[in-house]
Amino acid sequence: MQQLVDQIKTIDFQSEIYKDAYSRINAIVIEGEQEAHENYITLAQLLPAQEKELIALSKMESRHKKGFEACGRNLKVTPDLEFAKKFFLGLHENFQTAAKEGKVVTCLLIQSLIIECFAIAAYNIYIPVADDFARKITEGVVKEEYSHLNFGEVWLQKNFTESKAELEQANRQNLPLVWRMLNQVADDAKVLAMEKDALVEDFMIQYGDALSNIGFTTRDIMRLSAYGLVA
Ligand code: Y39
Ligand code: FE
Ligand code: FE
Ligand code: FE
Repeated sequence: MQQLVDQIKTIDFQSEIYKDAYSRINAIVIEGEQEAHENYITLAQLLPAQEKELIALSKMESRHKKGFEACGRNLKVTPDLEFAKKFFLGLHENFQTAAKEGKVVTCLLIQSLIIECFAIAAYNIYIPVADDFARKITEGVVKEEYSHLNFGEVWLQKNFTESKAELEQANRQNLPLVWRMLNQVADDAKVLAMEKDALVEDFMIQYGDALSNIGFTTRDIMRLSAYGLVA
């Protein structure tokens, strides 16, 4: 704890090195929120019975995007959106392909489990080391991300038996991308005082809990989680 307190006191939010790293991490979050907004609109088309709820989630994602844009402006940082688009390309293409094929289970795994768990891990680790302005924004956002994760968990739990095989396949296809993404941002995250080990740990806890809530056994969860590690 004392170590964290000392570390935060020494973060210079206006240093060139901080702002340079922030230009990529902030862009990733802005682009991520934009894509999440679009993904929930697509999911609303795939799940017309839950259209209202999904459109509400998509609107929350656009508010998140606006909040994080304000965080960048507050630090006088220009987000590197080109970098961020490339960062999400793999998951983006897999989501698009699945949507075209009507594979709602794969779409839910990518957005509501993988991306939401990634967001929750990143925001939880960021909050204690954020500047005051960004901390308040991020605290409001992360609460809503839990409700997005919950949407995916509830739907997949209700449809577990029919979804199991597709979930396994989608996990195998997409979890390795998350580890590659984490490796790509590790150096920039470290400049923001976010440790890669802490991000990995928080992600695994969220994702493992989600798989358990959906109905996977501990044995299944171990097997599913192992797919990332070889990437
Ligand atoms: O559902 C959502 O709002 C998720 C889109 C937002 C993505 C956040 C991605 C966070 C990754 C940041 C990595 C920083 C180390
Ligand atoms: Fe989000
Ligand atoms: Fe969001
Ligand atoms: Fe979300």
